[in-house]
Amino acid sequence: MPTPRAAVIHDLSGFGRCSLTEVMPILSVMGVQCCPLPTAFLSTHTGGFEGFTFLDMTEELPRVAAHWKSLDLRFQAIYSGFLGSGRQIGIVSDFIRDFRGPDTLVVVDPVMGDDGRAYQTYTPAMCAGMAELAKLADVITPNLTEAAFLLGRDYRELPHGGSPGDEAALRELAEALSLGGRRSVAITGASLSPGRTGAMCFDARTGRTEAVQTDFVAHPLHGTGDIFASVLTGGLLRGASLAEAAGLAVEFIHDCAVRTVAQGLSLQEGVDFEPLLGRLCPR
Ligand code: PXL
Repeated sequence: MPTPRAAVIHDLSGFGRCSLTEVMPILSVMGVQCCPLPTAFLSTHTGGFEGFTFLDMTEELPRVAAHWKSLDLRFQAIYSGFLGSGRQIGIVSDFIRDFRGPDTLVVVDPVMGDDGRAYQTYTPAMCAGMAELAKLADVITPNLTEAAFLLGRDYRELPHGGSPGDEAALRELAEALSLGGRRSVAITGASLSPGRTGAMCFDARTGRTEAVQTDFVAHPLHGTGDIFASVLTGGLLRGASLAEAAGLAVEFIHDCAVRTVAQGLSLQEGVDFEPLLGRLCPR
């Protein structure tokens, strides 16, 4: 099989593993060539750090896209995440329209927030725009906060695990996010029972809704959403089903989380995933 090529549209944060510092090693080890379009360059991610630098790359993105177009580059996947400005929503939408081929997998991780709140650099207008961008996706990977934002629901009323009705409520949520079955959905941080967590997946190819679960590591960790969406994208490019790829992602995150906690790393450092990357190599 020729090496699949992915355009990866995320920020580059120097310290605190997230976005491109997770996306690129993960996809590379899974046998995918990454072409990065950095949306911003930050000294650290924005979760729990004060005084981070933020270089907005909005002006550069259309210039890079135009050069890539002149080279007639084709992508088997276009995968976007954290965006640096409201204007980037239109720019990334144009990129998807210009570069999408009949077999291109478009994954939009609608990165906006966590724990019911938007990230520091995300305005309400950006969150509204993210919902528009996500309409172009074949697959979206929201956490519960982002699912609430996408659907205009109250985060506090979503299923947070621990109640008997949570599985049915998560199924309904995944299906509600599928735009009438047109796009696949993997909701992250979806817990069907106490002590377990994972993803609730609606697969637009089969019309099936299926949960994948693993043991919950009760420790706050940063950057798990980017690991999830990256492993999922790599798995789908390998031909796995949505639930298979999501299962691989949640097991990988679980094992990395166990390592991270054992080392007593701070929340900001992110998940200590590098030593386990070999597990994602194609067999
Ligand atoms: O993991 C999501 C993410 C990506 N990029 C930056 C972030 C965050 C979450 O806080 O701050 C810069």
